[in-house]
Amino acid sequence: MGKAEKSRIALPVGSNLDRFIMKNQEAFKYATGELSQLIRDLAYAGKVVNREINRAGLADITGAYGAENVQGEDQQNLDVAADIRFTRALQKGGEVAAIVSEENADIIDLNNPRAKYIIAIDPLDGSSNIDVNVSVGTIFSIYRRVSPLGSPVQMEDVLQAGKEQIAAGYILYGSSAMFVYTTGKGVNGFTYEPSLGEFILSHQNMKIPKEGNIFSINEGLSNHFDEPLEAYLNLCKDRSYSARYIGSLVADFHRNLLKGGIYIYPRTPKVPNGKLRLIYECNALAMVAEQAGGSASDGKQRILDIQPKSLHERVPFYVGSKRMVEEATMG
Ligand code: AHM
Ligand code: MG
Repeated sequence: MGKAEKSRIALPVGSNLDRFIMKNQEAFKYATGELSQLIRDLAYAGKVVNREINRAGLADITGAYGAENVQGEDQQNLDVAADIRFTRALQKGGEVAAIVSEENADIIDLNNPRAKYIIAIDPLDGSSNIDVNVSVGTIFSIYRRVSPLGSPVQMEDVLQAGKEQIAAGYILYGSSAMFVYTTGKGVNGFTYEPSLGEFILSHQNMKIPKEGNIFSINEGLSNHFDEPLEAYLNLCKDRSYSARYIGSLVADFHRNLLKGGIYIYPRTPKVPNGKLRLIYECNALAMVAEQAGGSASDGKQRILDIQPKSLHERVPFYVGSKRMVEEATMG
């Protein structure tokens, strides 16, 4: 064995997600093994979904499922598969009282009234990208229930403002899979190492640059943008910023988190409240953004301050580098 090979073998692999959770559990204000187990359950379901996505092209499981979800959109096979995987993992784990999911019209009550946690989840966001082999993601938020333990889950348990999240994150199924999450003490990212079957800490204490030079928005809609937004985009172009839009929120967000940038899904006449859902798409990414030093707004107020009124409500979404979000929402 050569010297180079010897030193490669001696390199540490790094901390895996389980060990990281255990090490950091005490620092967390709701230090219970239950929350740690819940994050592990999410990561496990993410591994299973990642496996399905990786073989989607081979296994004849791509394409429309022939059903519509509550928003009247086509469900893809993998949307459904991911929904099943996450629901099952959370149900079996026993820490979750109820789930709000993009794929279900109503709250899913897991009949686990002694469980403390509520999950909001988009099991597979950007799923129209699956058939063309482009990155997709899972987005999740964790709340503590507010109604008394032991009683049936109430609407007030799930209609909590984003600032009440106790943890949030996403799983990116990209060129590598990544698990990125926060419990309110910074953001950490773990990259999946398939040969070990583990998420390994690769991005410790992630920080988004205060200012960036990437803007991510569907410019095909630009004839319908309002004036202040148009002015902001012109400013970006005057400064020769890069336009980057995958059309997969988690992937666009993740790139901007690492490099500095802004993602915008504004209101338009067709979607007067924007397209993205507050409870299971925007809140989690808003918390991650803030924890990384960035910010998130609906154009007028902080996303995390919005009191939701219904499960599937939509909001305009401006998220990313702090100064860019400020500038884009000034008008
Ligand atoms: P989905 O929840 O149906 O997948 O829709 C959300 C996706 C986001 O991932 C993406 O940023 C956005 O919709 C793209 O929308 P558009 O094609 O209108 O630009
Ligand atoms: Mg979605």
